[in-house]
Amino acid sequence: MKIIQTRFFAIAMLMASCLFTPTVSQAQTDLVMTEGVVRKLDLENRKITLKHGDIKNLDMPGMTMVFRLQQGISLDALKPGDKVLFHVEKIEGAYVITDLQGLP
Ligand SMILES: [Cu+2]
Repeated sequence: MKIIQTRFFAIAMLMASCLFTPTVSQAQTDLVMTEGVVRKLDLENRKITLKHGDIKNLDMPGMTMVFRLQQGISLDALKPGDKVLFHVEKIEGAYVITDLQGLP
């Protein structure tokens, strides 16, 4: 009986951790990647216009908009029309891309 209770407890803990996964991934927002297509590049001001899909970590539906780029993110390999995967965060009221990778 003790073993059954222990197993039940372990399963309950597993289920609870599944239920809490959305909260955890919101805390670790770097895990949420969004698909987008490059529309425009502003190398001078380090801004990029993307047509993006749903941004789950920001609760934003798909649209075309301008993002700022965090330091260290290179735009050199990108051109309009390229597909990308990116992570964006709202930092001091601005939407800032903190991770960006090209898609084939
Ligand atoms: Cu948007």
